[in-house]
Amino acid sequence: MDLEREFEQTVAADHRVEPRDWMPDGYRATLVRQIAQHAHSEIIGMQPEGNWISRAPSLRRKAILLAKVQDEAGHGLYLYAAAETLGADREELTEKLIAGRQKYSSIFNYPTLTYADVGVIGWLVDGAAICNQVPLCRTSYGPYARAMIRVCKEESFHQRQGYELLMTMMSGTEQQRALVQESVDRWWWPSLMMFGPPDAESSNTEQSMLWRIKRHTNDELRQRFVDMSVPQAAKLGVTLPDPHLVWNAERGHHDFGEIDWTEFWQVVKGAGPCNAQRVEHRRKAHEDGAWVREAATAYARKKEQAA
Ligand code: BYC
Repeated sequence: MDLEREFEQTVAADHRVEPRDWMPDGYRATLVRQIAQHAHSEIIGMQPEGNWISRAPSLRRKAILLAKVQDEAGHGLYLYAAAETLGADREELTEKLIAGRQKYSSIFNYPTLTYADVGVIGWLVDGAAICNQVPLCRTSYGPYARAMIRVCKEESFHQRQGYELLMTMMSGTEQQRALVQESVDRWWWPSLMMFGPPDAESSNTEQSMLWRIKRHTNDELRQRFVDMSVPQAAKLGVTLPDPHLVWNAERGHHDFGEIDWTEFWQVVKGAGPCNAQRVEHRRKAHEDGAWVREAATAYARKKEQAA
């Protein structure tokens, strides 16, 4: 009882819960679930953009894209390390991902069809990620909160590189502007889905808010993202593909159209355009890397013996 009270006091006082502190089993399990999904998203998220590294239009664009995709690998590492502080085994998490027993963000199951997608992912997908992740810098679990500080700094670079790329394309030819618009049309709705189901259908939000793992609900963050994106779209000169998107002075927010939740759940359940390809690619990369893991383990053992 004392331990439970101490945990509740820590959370209520907005102090951080640390790995060695007592915590309820449900709190630990929720964190492992969310952090693992987050880590998997970063690693799977390397694939759609990685698709364009070899076809970037200049050395500068290639260097930027390479750095961004490498950052995602780093984010995955910080997050897997945070999950390990809760007793999770990284190898096991990877196996669950490959077996389809753990989720990753729906957004990465859509294809990157044109180079404009690199800019739009930076602008919208990383923009949505920032909206969702900045509050996670204040999440109640210490190692997760600290990992998010660095992740967010890098994400804001990613968002800016996307916006800058789009600005460049929008001041180019008619064909370049059309490529950007077509890409925005494809990514807008899936970006809104990144925030998860509506609050009324979100099974985890209520408890996660009480534990201060989540600091805002899915709908609150989605609204923030819409409000943030509208002036950015206007500045870019693109149209967001939603005829119902309109400023509501009474609410002080933009109203927007109905999200296709049937599509969302299909993608989450594995039937999106690229789910099979993404998981298969990850499985193959993991298998191809087995010799590296074996060599590193053997080397570490040898060093330990020598010491
Ligand atoms: N996709 O109760 P809910 C990035 C699942 S990385 C798939 O609201 P919760 C980036 C949810 O897991 C982006 N599944 O859940 C990387 C739950 O199922 P389970 C990733 C989703 O956890 C590289 C069920 O639906 N960011 O941005 O309270 C390049 C009910 O949902 C999704 C993070 O992971 C989805 N979109 O709230 C560029 C951030 N949404 O587990 C960019 C950390 C929901 O009960 N995560 N589900 O079987 C979070 O903040 C929360 O986990 C979420 C969902 C807001 C995503």
